[in-house]
Amino acid sequence: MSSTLQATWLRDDDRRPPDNFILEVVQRGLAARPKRLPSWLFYDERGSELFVAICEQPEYYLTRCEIALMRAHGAEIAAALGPDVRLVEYGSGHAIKTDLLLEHLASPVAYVPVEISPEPLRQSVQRLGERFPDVAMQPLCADFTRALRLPIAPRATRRTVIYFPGSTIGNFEAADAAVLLRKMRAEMGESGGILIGVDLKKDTALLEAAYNDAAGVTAEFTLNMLAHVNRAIGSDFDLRRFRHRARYNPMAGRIETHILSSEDQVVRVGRQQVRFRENEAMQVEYSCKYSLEDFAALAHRAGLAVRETWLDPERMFSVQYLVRA
Ligand code: AVI
Repeated sequence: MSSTLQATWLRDDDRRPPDNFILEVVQRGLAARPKRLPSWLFYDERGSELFVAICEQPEYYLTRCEIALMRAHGAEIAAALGPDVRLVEYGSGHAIKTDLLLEHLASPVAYVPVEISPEPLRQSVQRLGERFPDVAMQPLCADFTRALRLPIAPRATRRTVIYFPGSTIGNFEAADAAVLLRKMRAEMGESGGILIGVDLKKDTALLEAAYNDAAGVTAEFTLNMLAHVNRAIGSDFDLRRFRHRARYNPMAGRIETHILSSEDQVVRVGRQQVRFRENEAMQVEYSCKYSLEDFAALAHRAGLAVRETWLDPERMFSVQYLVRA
């Protein structure tokens, strides 16, 4: 059987948030005290490229450790998922870890990458379709935080497994993470499962280094949010007058990323003039870190139970298999 490619995505502009929506979100965020902007604003085309570059930085252990884990335990993980699985990957991007799972799965029914950016989606489906010609490729260009209409599977499926690697769950605050896990629970159905990458609590210096790489890629990624906003809504943030800061908050168990104003300044946003004071911090991302117990409690809130956990050899990162409690 050759790879079936169901073109279920619409044009880029139909899926990305329209600029007037971005204007509303930015104005609301700048009116909040303290100011805050949502982290999805990082991901324009340049932001997605910079995120790929972050994953290659030596300090950003998350990708390296998750890949090492998948290399060490891929066969065991695939065995836990079982045969005839339909694999649905949330926020698949370039799907760099997916090979390490697909190569071990027994007769997978289909691979459904869910990704909002059409270009990485197209490229990953092309690459994986060539590498796994017997697996039906059913890409879905969509925002995985919204209700999904999954394509009809090409044959009988034993279980739907939602794959959510990269510790992206850490970018959601606990209440929102529980809501997202509940949504996944509904989408996977009675016999389904969730295979999820979860970054673990560790030494503050290691955590802070990962979000303050020496080459300055993360700082550029953070400030690119302002360039994205300028392009989308015609605001006039001057990137040279802001800087990146990422610190670990041990009480909350998360890296908190802020954009700091280097001086007293006024920025035009739509018809509004927004004042920033010197050193004023605008919150742009949380990256939550979990102990195994913390994450089991979060899963429990969403009606899920941890069936199995795998760790990388350095025990920095976990991949967990969740099923209905
Ligand atoms: C996508 N997400 C899991 C990354 C993280 O580690 O929170 C995003 C990121 N932000 C800065 N560096 C990486």
